[in-house]
Amino acid sequence: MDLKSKLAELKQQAMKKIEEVNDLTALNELRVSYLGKKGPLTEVLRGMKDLSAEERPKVGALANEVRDSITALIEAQKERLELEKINQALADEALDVTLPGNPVSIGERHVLTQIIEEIEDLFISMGYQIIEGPEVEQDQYNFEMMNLPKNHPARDMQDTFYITDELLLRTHTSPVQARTMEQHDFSKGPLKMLSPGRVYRRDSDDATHSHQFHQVEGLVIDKHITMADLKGTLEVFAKKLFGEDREIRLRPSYFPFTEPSVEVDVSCFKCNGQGCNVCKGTGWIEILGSGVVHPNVLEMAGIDSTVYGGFAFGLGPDRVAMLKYGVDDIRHFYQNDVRFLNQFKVKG
Ligand code: 2U9
Repeated sequence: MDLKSKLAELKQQAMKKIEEVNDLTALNELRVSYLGKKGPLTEVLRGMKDLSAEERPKVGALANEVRDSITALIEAQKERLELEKINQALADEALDVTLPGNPVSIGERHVLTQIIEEIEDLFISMGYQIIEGPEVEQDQYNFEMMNLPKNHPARDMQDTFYITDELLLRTHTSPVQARTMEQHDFSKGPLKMLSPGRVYRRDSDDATHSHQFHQVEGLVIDKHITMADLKGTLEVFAKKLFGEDREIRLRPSYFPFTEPSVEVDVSCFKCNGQGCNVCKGTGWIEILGSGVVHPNVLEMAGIDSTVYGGFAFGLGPDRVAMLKYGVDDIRHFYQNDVRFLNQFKVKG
């Protein structure tokens, strides 16, 4: 067979096979087999050396045409197969964006935060400011200014984490009030503040003790403040936190920073004062300490105790949460086991 016929047959055969190919690997194999160095086209070109000078350019032109046609068809097929591949992948990986998603579990504020914020909201509604302060405190603010001079026996009541002789982890939030009293400009009005926060005691942790817990303390200072203001305020507080039917009773007590001092009981929210396991049969639950601010405390903060007076109170949100929800171990609040925390979800 002459080279021209060979080329014509080669073209026809190659075009047919390339036309029929249906995947990219096979197409590449065809490209190598027809156009590669060991392919029939190369062989034809090699045979051209035996042709006459007249025939050689004609066969050469035909060989080029055959190679160009094959190459063009391969390119066209390649484009088609690649497009098909992309379309197939898009179809296989199609996402139905209208399907409902997997529900994401949303957290909730910690139960102590919930209680503290509930208390804050109530006192904000009565015109109090929420003021926070440092947890690492000076002896001066934590003890001295709270009428607890060095060697005062009441300092033994609170075992303290000392950092240096003068620096400590605050044992109550009262130093925040001492700092605020010192700064307050009484020509602009009374001081009404609430200081929530973490406090620290050198205690061994057990079901009812934690070396770190929380306090919320309140302080009001103005002219003509009496015990009646204190009682009325705490009654509103008890009703808000434990229910409208609650009553309070005051029992005399002692705190170095208040005089007189009282402990405040709330009628039991579980048995309505009849006696049960929550109130240990007494009908009353001790919930707060409070009193009239000691004149020494006012004077040390630069306030004239003959003109101004005030009341203060303190409570432990940890204890409130334990009573309210029947939690029997204070350590649950600090272990952050989600199975425990999830019980206090307000929604969902
Ligand atoms: C200033 C003056 C007086 C705050 C007070 C208590 C009584 C009290 C305890 C209750 C349980 C702390 O959380 S607890 O452990 N608190 O009994 N706290 S009077 O008196 C102040 C505070 C600041 C300037």
